[in-house]
Amino acid sequence: ETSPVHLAVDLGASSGRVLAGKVTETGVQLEEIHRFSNGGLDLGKRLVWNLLGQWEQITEGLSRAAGIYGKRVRSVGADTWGVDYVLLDRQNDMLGPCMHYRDGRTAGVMEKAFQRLSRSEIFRATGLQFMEINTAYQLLAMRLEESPQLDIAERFLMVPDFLHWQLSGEQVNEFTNASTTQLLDVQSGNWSRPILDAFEIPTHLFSEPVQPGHCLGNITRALQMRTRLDRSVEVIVPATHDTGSAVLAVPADSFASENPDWCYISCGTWSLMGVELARPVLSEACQLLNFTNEGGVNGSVRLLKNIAGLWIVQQCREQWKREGHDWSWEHLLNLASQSPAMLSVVDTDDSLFLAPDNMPEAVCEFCRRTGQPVPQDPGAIVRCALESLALRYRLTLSYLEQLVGHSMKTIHMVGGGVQNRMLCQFAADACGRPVVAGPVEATAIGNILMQAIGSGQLSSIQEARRLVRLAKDIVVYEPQPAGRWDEGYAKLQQFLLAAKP
Ligand code: ADP
Ligand code: LRH
Repeated sequence: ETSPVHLAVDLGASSGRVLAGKVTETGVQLEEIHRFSNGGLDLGKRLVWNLLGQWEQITEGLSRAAGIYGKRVRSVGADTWGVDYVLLDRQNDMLGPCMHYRDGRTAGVMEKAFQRLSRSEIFRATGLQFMEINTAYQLLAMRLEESPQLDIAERFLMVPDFLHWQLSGEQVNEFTNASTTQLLDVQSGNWSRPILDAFEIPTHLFSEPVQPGHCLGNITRALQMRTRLDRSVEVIVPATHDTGSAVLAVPADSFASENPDWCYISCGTWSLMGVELARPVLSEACQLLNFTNEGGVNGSVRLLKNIAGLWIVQQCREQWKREGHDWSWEHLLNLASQSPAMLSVVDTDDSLFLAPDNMPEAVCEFCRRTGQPVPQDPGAIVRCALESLALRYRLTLSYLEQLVGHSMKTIHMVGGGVQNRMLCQFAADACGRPVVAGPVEATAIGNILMQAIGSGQLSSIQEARRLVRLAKDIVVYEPQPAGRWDEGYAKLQQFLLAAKP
């Protein structure tokens, strides 16, 4: 076999992986080479990522790939979650650890930002949704803390930019991930001078973003020595924002159309629900509903909303593990399926769930606070979290349809969360639309397809999507009328009304 092999480094908030992909007429053949866990590391004062440990795992994955595929490996590219970054000093040394977006230092910083530039000025400039985790507020928090790091920093690299630097020796800022910072100008695609100035962030840290498909040259000699990959392996920048890569690998038959009749949920730690458009939506309604216009491949726009997602059940599982119960997803979902339906509803996006010490207790606390029955066991807690998530999908769908002015026929669900069949069915039932679920590894597939486009093996996104549609792990869930979704939805709306200032 001679088809070229592309390696995708896909670092998620809950796990990282290195996958090998071959792009042929019969689709993308994917092989998982190495998977390792990821998550926040609590240092007491700070919540950080163990970025260097993750890099070590990545090089282990690349070494294994070299052992399996040898000279057939043509290229490598990395994608990760958005918003997080490292700063380098003038000697290219990292300044401090890579901070986790859930670290508490950004609490209340958004309000301070609005004293410098109004909410609508920031929205008009960037088209981004307002979230405390955004890079803009992380950097402003550093400024407000009078961080000496910010004073001596010479370079800002987002997490995938850091990985590409380690892979190739080149320092660039990639566009799709840069678009999650809330520091990019939505019209020009370049860094917004007025925002950087207002937040006192030095402009010399940034370089004009490069587009997905950009080639950074060959891997470094150090990496060649470490992994035994051939020196000819090229580093090709994909859509380095994982959601950007995932949306590229949605098995849809259109790309960035004027009137899309499908939406997506990229379902992992977060659920990112939205549509792919040719142009950003900068209306007042968009700002009010707090949707975001993130940059996608080939000039497309991801109009979407962040939903807290499977984070809640992930963190419940972690807590139960700490208490001595190492339950598999299969076991937990089996317990949930035996629990009563729609016992209680929580607002998954309540700030209570952002980074609590004890997630099952936070779920119970929300139920108590809202006068609902408190789930009594893990099965009931997981069921409550999943049903509530599906209700958030329904709410987000209604906002989305309001914003684009017509209804969606299909919901495409991609990402690790698609393995949760109960959630896929809940999503179809709660939203009353068919859910086309898969591929599970959409992010890695999107990463690999962009490398294939960048290296000239494929000519367009449409061609890439045609290959994704051949994927074998795509399942359709038809909506079923059963269930108490209307009742649950009414509750969620009540919570939102009550929470309004
Ligand atoms: P991220 O990239 O944010 O780390 P993933 O896309 O890898 O997230 O998705 C991870 C989530 O997928 C887990 O939190 C879990 O909820 C779900 N998941 C993973 N494996 C399974 C499984 N075997 N059954 C059901 N759900 C699963
Ligand atoms: C999903 C994701 C999302 C961002 C969040 C920080 O992994 O990239 O799109 O908002 O992480």
